[in-house]
Amino acid sequence: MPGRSKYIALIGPAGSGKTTLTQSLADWLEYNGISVSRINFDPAVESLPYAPDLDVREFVNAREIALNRGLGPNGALLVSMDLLYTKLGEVAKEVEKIEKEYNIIDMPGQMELFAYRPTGNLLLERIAPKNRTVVLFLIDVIFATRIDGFISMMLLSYSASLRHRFPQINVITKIDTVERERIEELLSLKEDPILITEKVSQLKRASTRELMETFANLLAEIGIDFVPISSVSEEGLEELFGEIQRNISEMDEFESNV
Ligand SMILES: Nc1nc2c(ncn2[C@@H]2O[C@H](COP(=O)(O)OP(=O)(O)O)[C@@H](O)[C@H]2O)c(=O)[nH]1
Ligand SMILES: [Mg+2]
Repeated sequence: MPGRSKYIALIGPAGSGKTTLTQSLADWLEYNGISVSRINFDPAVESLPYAPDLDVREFVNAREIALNRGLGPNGALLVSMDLLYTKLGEVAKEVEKIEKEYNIIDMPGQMELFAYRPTGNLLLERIAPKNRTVVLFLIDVIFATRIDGFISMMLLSYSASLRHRFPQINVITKIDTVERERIEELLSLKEDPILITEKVSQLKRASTRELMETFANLLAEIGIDFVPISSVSEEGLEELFGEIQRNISEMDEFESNV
């Protein structure tokens, strides 16, 4: 499908399951007869569970940068991404050579790349076409099952979404690690977002309650949406792919209507 490939970019805090979902979603797509590439965009990753079709470590080496410049892992990653930006012409050419229906881009976990610094989004916008790209924001279920964690992750997701021009889907990961009941509780927030304000009003921590109530009201107003998944049991992957397709076809319709 030359020139019409679609892109799925995975962002989210370190350890939220981006690399694992790159593999599980790619395997699931292939199993369902859809061609897909796996693109590693994390210059600091030590090992990958998948064989990448493109690996940015071939363009920048975060470990070497750390050694040569006396930087820690976080500083080396940020410098690597800046350096990668200077080589983007080459990287983009390599990406264009991949002729798959979907390209999954496994991003680094440093949220400053996406929420405050321009680099992560600039890189993404140079690689991925505007009308055929969806961003997935991953949230580890362990943070989502506590109401304070849930609210702060939703705010972080919105912060990141303000910095790029793609549609963004929230994905709650690793649902195999918690009881089903917790997931049902989370799903009830999706159905009925006003429930979030009730949950916050039960919080005991008076010092932050007022602020939390304000954020809870805001989320109830704008709506709460996410897809719960597990890369281990593959639960939710079909629904997630449905959401990805829906977002991309909406953009296509928009494109053909303007
Ligand atoms: N049980 C379980 N563990 C997971 C799942 N997804 C990721 N993990 C584990 O979570 C850890 C971090 O995952 P990784 O994909 O490297 O996160 P990344 O830093 O966002 O790329 C690893 O130990 C994974 O094996 C999942 O769906 N279920
Ligand atoms: Mg990773």
